[in-house]
Amino acid sequence: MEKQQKTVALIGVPLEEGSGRGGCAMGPAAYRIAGIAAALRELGYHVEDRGDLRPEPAKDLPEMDRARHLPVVGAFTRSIEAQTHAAASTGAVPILLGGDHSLSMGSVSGMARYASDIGRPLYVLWLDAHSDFNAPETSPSGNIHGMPVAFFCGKAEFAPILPANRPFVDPHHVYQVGIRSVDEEERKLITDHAVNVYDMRAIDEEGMGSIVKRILADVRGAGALLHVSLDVDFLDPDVAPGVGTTVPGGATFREAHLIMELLHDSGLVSSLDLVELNPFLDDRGRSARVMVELAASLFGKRILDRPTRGG
Ligand code: Z70
Ligand code: MN
Ligand code: MN
Ligand code: MN
Repeated sequence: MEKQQKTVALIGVPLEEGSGRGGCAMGPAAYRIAGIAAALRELGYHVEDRGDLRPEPAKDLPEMDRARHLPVVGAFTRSIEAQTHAAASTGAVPILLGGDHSLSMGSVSGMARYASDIGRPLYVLWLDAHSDFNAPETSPSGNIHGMPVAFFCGKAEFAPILPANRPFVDPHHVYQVGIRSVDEEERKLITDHAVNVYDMRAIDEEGMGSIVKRILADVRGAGALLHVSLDVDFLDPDVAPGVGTTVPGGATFREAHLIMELLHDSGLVSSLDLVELNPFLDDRGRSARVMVELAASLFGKRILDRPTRGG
């Protein structure tokens, strides 16, 4: 009998209005040029490229100083939520090609609705230098890409973007790894809401492998789906310079690959965001290529086959 081929749905999100600068809208094109579809096909997946989302700005959402470009970001949120939910519902793994990190308001909300349809919880692995837990009232910048985690946890509502009865993610089911830049009020919010935060000190002291294995054991124990959100600035700027907010002291090439390999072996990942790539700031496509390599590792690319070890 032929092995059933798993489908991956590529969803392009040319969104940069959440980031406060230009460039991220070129991200989907850069991932395609770096060969993301071919890399996944080589691993045996059926890859459907669904093109780029291009919603009109929402006329019912207000312009707000504390949540800049809300009509654009909100329109994308609605469209991404619907497309992500639809892709997951047909059994595909949605990969969002960003686009700035505000796109996760839609992708995670869409996956949360799908998880709720099938009666399972959704856990989120947030790989980022930033916690992205601001609300309009706490944000120092007004840039919505600093707010998606608070949004999908139901802790930041700007205006009615999605239906009021949408399922939220429990903040305690959010695992943040790589964190090294948190705003003053944001720090209090992530503590009060019991987000699981592994900052760079935790990674240095405990090691990436042991942290990620512990997280995956929690997800497996809960019978949950796992959404992975990978911000380019999770990586050290020496590894991936193509991002608006470089923060020194990030994850190494090897730490990032190790996470992806452990995620693949777990079989738990239901969906993926690749966000914040800014091709205008990149160095001859280096960051785009690293992100594609990491996605390939998450989908099963490996150096050598290895015997399954315990743990
Ligand atoms: C800051 C803010 C941020 C990404 C920068 C920065 C947020 N905490 N997020 N780059 N991906 O403006 O809210
Ligand atoms: Mn981010
Ligand atoms: Mn970031
Ligand atoms: Mn819990």
